[in-house]
Amino acid sequence: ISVLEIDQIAQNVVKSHLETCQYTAEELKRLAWTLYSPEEIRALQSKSCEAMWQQCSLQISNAIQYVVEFAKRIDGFMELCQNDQIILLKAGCLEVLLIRMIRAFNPLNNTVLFEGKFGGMQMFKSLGCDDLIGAVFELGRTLCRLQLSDEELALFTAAVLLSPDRPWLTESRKVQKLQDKIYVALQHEIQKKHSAEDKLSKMVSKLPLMKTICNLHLDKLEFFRLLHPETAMNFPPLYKEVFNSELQYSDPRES
Ligand code: 4D8
Repeated sequence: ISVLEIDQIAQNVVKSHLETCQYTAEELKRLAWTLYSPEEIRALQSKSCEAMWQQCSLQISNAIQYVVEFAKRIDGFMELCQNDQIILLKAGCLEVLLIRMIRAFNPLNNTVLFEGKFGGMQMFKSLGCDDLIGAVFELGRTLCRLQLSDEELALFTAAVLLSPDRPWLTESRKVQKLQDKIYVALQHEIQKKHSAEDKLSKMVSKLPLMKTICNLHLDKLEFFRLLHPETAMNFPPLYKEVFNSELQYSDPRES
């Protein structure tokens, strides 16, 4: 693999990321101090659990659409068989969202962008998932400490998406080759910035926490579905498709 090829991969992935990350760095900077007022937070907190789940699933499903578009623009992704494309998206898109979240996370006051304004974890209280939300905010704080650039974020999310160890992949060798190249490009990008030499291993060391969060989210969803089947039935189709536990094939790229 040549330096030229690595540069091309980096360029393609960074461009795909910037084209699909929904907010520019400038927009986020401007929004960073647009906070929910205490009254607005109280209003969110006094929503019913069902209404808040509906609202969150809508936001997640909206954000997933951008991740799907990101994946499609990564060189090599569309050359994978359709089965594997779907598996990678279903398995990886929440992890990608959690990494993308740091762009919309303010570690100075522990707030995250949610429907146009920033708020702390107490705004999600009515979900009844304090442990999940606590883990998400902890991840936000630790990832923010790494001070990742958009280039590093782009390559890191692409590497996570192209994880060859997802269950049921048919061409995991092909995925492995793509991921290897992206990690080489990421290491190269990190070196350019003369940042700490163990930055990549620090990034990779956050993956287990992300997996824990994804599993916790699935557990909460399963439980919610038992309690409120009619609300869960009305979740956005893309959210249902990505997180359904049934072994039924559906294609998140088409929603
Ligand atoms: O760019 O799309 O505007 C999180 C959701 C981010 C979940 C969204 C959320 C994001 C996960 C709402 C609820 C991450 C951005 C905004 C909405 C990802 C938690 C916070 C996107 C980046 C920040 C800013 C609740 C957007 C984890 C878990 C969900 C349940 C249904 C229980």
